[in-house]
Amino acid sequence: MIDKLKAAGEWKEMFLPYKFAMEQLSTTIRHINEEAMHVYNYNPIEHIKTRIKSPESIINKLQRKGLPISLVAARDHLNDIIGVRIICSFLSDIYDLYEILNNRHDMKIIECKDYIRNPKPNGYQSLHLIVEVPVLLSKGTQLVKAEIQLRTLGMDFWASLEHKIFYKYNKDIPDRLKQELLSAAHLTVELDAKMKAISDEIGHLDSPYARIQ
Ligand code: 0O2
Repeated sequence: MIDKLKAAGEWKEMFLPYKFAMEQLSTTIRHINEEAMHVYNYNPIEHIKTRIKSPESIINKLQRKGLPISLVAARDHLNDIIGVRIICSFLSDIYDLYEILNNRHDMKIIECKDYIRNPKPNGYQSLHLIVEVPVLLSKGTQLVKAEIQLRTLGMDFWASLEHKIFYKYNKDIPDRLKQELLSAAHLTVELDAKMKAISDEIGHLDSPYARIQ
């Protein structure tokens, strides 16, 4: 199936708008950070990671969801063909960035899942946004969906280890490790709060956005 589609050049045609949308998003996010640094001498973002789902994992996800294996189904039903992960130092940065992204005219937030205020039962925390990005092509404007995940450094540390453990145990993590991971997630919450309290004490590291809103 993949080979047939690849040969027909269809993947290439489908992926180009996704590639452009990902480049637009990463430029926008980089600019938000650079502007904050320039104007307020403050960095709300530690780093960003981007990825486009491979054809193989698109097909796996369509199969998992019981959807037809087609480009149309992928475009209509998968919101995370593009993934952008924004890693911040503090929780307040995450919600400030949410406000900034929500006020932009070059993207629209169409869904928000707050796994920080409502963590998953395994302890997973992140703010997930599905956004729509207009991509200007010669044929017209195409709206491309992307998933943006916002996390603190601590939440990212937790999620990347949990992800490795999840696959090491073939998605069936032993109960003892599940408990350990849950307790590590609680420690992450404590660490985030403690680091924020320390930075508040220093004062000059305060998010400038709080002052301008
Ligand atoms: P990858 O390889 O990171 O892309 P969906 O399946 O996306 O239609 P769902 O399940 O409601 O709908 O998505 P959700 O909850 O927004 O989570 C999607 C992504 O969040 C995952 O993508 C992971 O990146 C991350 N995530 C969610 N839950 C967990 C978790 O418990 N642990 C870790 N480490 N990451 C999580 P993918 O497609 O699973 O994988």
